[in-house]
Amino acid sequence: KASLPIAIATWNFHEATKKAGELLTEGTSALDAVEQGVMIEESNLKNTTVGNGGAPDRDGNVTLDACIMDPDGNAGSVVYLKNIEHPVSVARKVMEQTPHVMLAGEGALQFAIQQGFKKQDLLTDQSKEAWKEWLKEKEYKPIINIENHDTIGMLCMDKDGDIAGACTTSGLAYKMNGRVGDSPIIGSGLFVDNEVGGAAATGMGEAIMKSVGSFLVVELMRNGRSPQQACKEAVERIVKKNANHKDFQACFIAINKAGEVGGYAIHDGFSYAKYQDNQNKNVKCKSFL
Ligand code: SD4
Repeated sequence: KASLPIAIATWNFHEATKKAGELLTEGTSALDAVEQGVMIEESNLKNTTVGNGGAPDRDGNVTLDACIMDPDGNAGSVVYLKNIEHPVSVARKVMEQTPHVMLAGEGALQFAIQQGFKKQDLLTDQSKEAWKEWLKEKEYKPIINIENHDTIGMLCMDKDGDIAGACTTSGLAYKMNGRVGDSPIIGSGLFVDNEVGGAAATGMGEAIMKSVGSFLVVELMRNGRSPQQACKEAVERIVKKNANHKDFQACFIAINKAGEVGGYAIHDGFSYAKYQDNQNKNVKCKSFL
């Protein structure tokens, strides 16, 4: 039997898994730990794909997408949220304080402010400069791997074996204004079924959404696949359905009820951070290409 607790996150976000892992070790619930864990990356200004310091859309707006799921199957999500550093916490409030699952744009911002969140400018000088540089050519071409500063999807299993997950991002850099990716879509960027396991995704949101990727990974585990095999099959599905799969990255991580974990990607270079037995590890993933 796997030693509990466990925290895993996309890419090498070891500060986030350390935070979550230490909280879980102290007996914190999976839900609290996963929220606190991903908040580290939302505040990390060096991470230009999540929260504060995230790259803007092509018109210069930083718009954030995030979601969270608890072990009881409850879910909360915010999309196209501006000016709030911790969209995951707003997503949690949507889950706990409203009759809804998802709030978008102005309404999400209004709700966040009602809940006591403070408005702030999330566009850093560095992101502004990079955006201005991008405007010169305006070439919209996703980067395959932005190692260590990309979307964070995290799954936590607490001491009782209960699973919660979260996913948070500023989305693809220089996306169209109004674009929403997979990350805040329940079943695409994240899915948790506490009877089976959980999965999270990163990479080209459009491809992940079209296959409802994280839900697919969990359903494959329900049908007996290991987390590793389930992630691999979900990636293979995306490959099969997208002739241009060489041009983009798509990655999954997963955990099952036995505490087994896995990850897989289209392209080489993907890894996940794993905290278990008071140790943080970076696990390199196999890939289709
Ligand atoms: C999105 N999946 O908005 C996110 C972005 C991402 O690696 O994960 N980038 O499509």
